[in-house]
Amino acid sequence: MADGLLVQTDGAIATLTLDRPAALNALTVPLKLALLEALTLIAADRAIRAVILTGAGRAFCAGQDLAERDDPATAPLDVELRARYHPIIRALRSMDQPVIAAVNGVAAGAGASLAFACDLRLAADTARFVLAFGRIGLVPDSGATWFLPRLVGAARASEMALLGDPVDAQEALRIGLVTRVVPGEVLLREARAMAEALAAAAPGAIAATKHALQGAWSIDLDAALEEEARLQGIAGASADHAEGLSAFREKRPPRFTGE
Ligand code: T3D
Repeated sequence: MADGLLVQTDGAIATLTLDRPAALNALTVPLKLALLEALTLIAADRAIRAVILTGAGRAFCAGQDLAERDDPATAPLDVELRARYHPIIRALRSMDQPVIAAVNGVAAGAGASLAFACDLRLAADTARFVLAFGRIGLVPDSGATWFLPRLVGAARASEMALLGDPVDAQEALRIGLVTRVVPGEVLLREARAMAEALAAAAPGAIAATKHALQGAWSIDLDAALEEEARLQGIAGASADHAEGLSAFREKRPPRFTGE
C-alpha cells in the first residue's frame, strides 16, 4: 500500500483502487509500477475474469503527480511516458479480461486516459473528465488523442482536448464517454454487478470480443468480417459453446470453464 495501489480479489473479480486521495490519486512512479505489476499478474491469472479500476476518495485520478516534477532527477516526459505510462495503457488493452473504469470523481490528464483505455466506463454523478494537459502547457498523452475521437467523435474530442473544459457525468453520458451514471454511493455496487455478469460469461468469448472490438477500429469491413469468422470458428469449437448450448436446451444457467 506504500505504493498507493489497493488490490482486492473477490472470487473472479479483481478491484484495483488508486489510493492516494490527498493528491487526488495522482500517479507517482511507485503507483505506476504497482499498477503495471498488478495488471500483469491479473492478465496471467485465469481465475480472474473481470477487473474494476477505481479511485479512493473524491477523485478517480488527477494524472501525473505534479509534485514529482519538482525533483530535477525526474525522467524527461517522453522517457516517462514510454517507460511507465505506455506499458499500463497497453496492459489494459491487451489483457483478456474486460476492465471496467468506475469513475468515482474527477479524471484529469493521464487519469482520464486511464479511464479511456478501459473497456467500459461507469461514472458517479459527481465524476468529471478534464483534459488538463493544456493548462500546464502539455499535450494530451497516454492514448488520449487516439481514444477520445473514437469514443466521442472528432468534434467533441477536439473541444475537450483544445479547450480543456471539464465534462461532467451527465454530459459524458450524453456523448457516449460513459455508459451509465449512478449516485456515488452505489457506483461500486453497479460496477461489481457488471463485473459479475462479465465473469459469468464464457471467458474465451469475452476475450475474443474485447480484442475484436479494439481491432475493428483500425481495419476495413472485409477484414472485420474475416476476423469475426476466424474468432467464431474458435469459439464455436470450444467446450464453453457446447456448455452454452446444453444450458440453453436444459433451461439452466451455463457453467463456463474457459475451455
Ligand atoms: O511524466 C509526465 O509528467 C508525463 C505525463 C503526463 C501525464 C499527465 O497526466 S499531465 C496532467 C497532470 N494533471 C494535471 O495537470 C491535473 C492537475 N490537477 C487539477 O487540475 C485539479 O486538481 C483537478 C481538476 C484534477 C481537481 O481540481 P479540484 O479543485 O477538485 O482539486 P484541487 O484543490 O485542485 O486539488 C486537491 C489536492 O490535490 C491539492 O492538494 P492540497 O492543496 O489539498 O494539498 C492538489 O495540489 C492535489 N492535486 C491535484 N492534482 C494533482 C495534485 N497533486 C499532485 N499532482 C496532481 N496532478
